[in-house]
Amino acid sequence: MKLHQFLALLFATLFFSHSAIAESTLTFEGEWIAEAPPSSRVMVAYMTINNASDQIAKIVSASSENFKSISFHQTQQENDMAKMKHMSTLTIAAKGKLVLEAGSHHIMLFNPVKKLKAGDQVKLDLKLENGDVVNLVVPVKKQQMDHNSHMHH
Ligand SMILES: [Cu+2]
Repeated sequence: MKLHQFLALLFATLFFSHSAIAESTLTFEGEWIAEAPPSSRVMVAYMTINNASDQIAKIVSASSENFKSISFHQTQQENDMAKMKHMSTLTIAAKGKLVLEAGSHHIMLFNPVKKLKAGDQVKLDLKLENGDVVNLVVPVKKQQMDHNSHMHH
């Protein structure tokens, strides 16, 4: 085999194996669940979701043994009021990212099965539209009570 043929083959192998991996890969950064006041029956999860693929990615549902139900929300300003809108999916643009943060998209966790506090770890499964399930372990942390975030979660 001549060198240029070898290089072409090597390049093709790298290219195809790389794209096969990237197609189904989302990566998650900085995931955390905000510790809630003792009386609260809801908690909120935040994270950044990166989509390396050139296809749009959709997370269609979430589940956890620690919570009775989980929804996706987006906080929107309406006439100076922060309102939470229910989202049926979390959509991550091709080669893009979705930031879940206070005042924006977030994952709403309802009715914790047991009291969770800072330092606890929560298993959270995210189901994608293509059937893949991502298993996350998300730490519970104390919320930073700055005046921008406390009322919007
Ligand atoms: Cu919410």
